[in-house]
Amino acid sequence: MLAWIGVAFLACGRRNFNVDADVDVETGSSCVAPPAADCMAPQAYECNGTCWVTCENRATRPAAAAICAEWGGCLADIRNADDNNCAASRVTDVSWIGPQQSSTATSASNQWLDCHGNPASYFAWHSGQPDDANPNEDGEENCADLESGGTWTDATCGAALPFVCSRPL
Ligand SMILES: [Ca+2]
Ligand SMILES: [Ca+2]
Repeated sequence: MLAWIGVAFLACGRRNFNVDADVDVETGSSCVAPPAADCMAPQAYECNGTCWVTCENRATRPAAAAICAEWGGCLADIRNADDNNCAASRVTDVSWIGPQQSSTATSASNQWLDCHGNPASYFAWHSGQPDDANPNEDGEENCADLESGGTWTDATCGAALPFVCSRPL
């Protein structure tokens, strides 16, 4: 009888063993930043079913996209207003996000693609944007950035900005 009680006690004790672990052992999910060499002062956090990370080092849009891809994600994949609130919540300076305009676009506002290359359907443009204001780049201002208030502007892809990556949990 005492032996049976002891077995039950041990089994019960084991069930809570990993409750405080950084990685959830049941789902395998984790939300950790890219390596420090790629992402300065990172803030990695879960929001709206997605892992987001802000990186304060400045990179061109292509270089930032490569860092996010190496991490297993994208430049911030913002699909709706909730996603936009998630991404904007930790941004303190204008930062690259996922949308990029096709080189075949015929105006400032058409043919915007999400970070996967599919036509984007959600936008949060600042009043007067996108405007192709910089005439010095082929196609003019074909990459989207996020301002700290949650609005977007189109900007020159070769500019060096902080960036936001995302990936599914
Ligand atoms: Ca453009
Ligand atoms: Ca602009």
